[in-house]
Formats: sequence, structure tokens, C-alpha cells
Amino acid sequence: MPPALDLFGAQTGNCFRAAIALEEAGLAYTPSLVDLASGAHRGPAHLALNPRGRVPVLVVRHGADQNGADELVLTQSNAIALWADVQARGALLPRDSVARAIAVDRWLFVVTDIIILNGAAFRLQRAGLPKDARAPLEAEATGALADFEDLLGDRPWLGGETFTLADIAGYTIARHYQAALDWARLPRLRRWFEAAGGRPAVQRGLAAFG
Ligand SMILES: N[C@@H](CCC(=O)N[C@@H](CS)C(=O)NCC(=O)O)C(=O)O
Repeated sequence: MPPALDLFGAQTGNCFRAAIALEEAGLAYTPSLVDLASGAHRGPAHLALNPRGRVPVLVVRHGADQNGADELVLTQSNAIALWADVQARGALLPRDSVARAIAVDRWLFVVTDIIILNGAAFRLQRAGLPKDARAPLEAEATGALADFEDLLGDRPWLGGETFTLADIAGYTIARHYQAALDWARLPRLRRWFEAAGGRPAVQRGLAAFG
């Protein structure tokens, strides 16, 4: 019996990433909306799953009754995405070692050089700092996204010929910065962005939390 999967999240890029990965991997899961506006992520039920009070959270329940036995709790969107790839036997990363290394390189570029900047900018905003204070972070993030233009070249996806975790991470953050990108000067990025956004699994993931 496959494990029962519960994905707790909201309409945010990190949560979309986790949902899209599960969808692309063909894994059945139950999404549950955590109402960030009312502070549900800081309530006891959610803190019991993730003491940091963040979303997404994936709860994987194995065992005959799927009722708490052998429970696995993942609290990082990219860990959830990687777990989904393993469950789907490499559906989201190439098996060939060179192609896989390139896809992982692109994936981590997105995570460590772009998404992290967005997270830092959000924290500055929450701390009440003016827009000017976070502008350099936003500029660095959109500049790195524009670098996809060269990374893509004539290939369909960020890692090469197949859609991978790099595209899931890249699409969710590009979508966040959609209004800030100079699309007229980024035709390859636009072609990639439209192709990723047109995938049925991506659309289902974006709709997971309502
Ligand atoms: N590194 C984490 C970041 C998770 C995160 O920051 N989630 C945000 C929503 S996108 C959150 O829970 N924010 C609520 C808060 O900070 O109070 C991941 O990739 O999943």
C-alpha cells in the first residue's frame, strides 16, 4: 500500500513548489490549507508538525493503518520535491550522471542564489524596513532569473532535455517575480515560462490550496 500523504500549505511559492513536485511525480496526496492570515501556522497543531511554524509540511504515513505508524514529516519545499523524485523513481531528475549533475546544479542555483534572496527580502519587509532596503535583494534575484536566458540556450528546460526539480524551483520563483521581469528582452525565458505553466501537473499544483 502506498503511503498516505498530507500536504499542509498555503498559496505561496514554497507551497506551490511542493505541490507541483507531488503532482509531477504522480503521487496522490491530500492538501490542507493552513490559514496564514489567522496565524494557524503558529497554532499548537501546526507547531507539533513544524516547530518553526512554516509551510509547507508534508506528512508521510506508512503502515497498515496509516495512522501515525512510521510517520515521516518534511518541512522544506525542496526536500519534499526531492522525496517526490525518489518515490517516483527519478521522474524529476535524470538518471544519467552528467545530465543529473547539470540538473542539480541548476536546481541549487535557483534555490541558493534566487529563492533565498526572496526569503531575505520578505523578512526585511516583515521587519518593517522600507522598500529601498530590500531593493538590492530583489534586483539580484530578478537579475539571476534573467540569466536563465543564457542557461536555457536552445534547450527546453533548465537542466536540458527533461523537466526537472530545477524547473519546478525556477518556475515558482519566476512566477513570483513575473511582474518585475523585462519579458520583451527574455524570449527564451518566456518560452520556458509558458511551457512550464502550461503543464497540467503544474496547474494542478498551483490550484492545490484553493
Ligand atoms: N525554506 C522553507 C521556507 C518556508 C517558508 O518560509 N514558508 C513561508 C511561506 S512561503 C512561511 O511559512 N511563512 C510563515 C511565517 O514566516 O510566519 C521551504 O523552502 O519550504
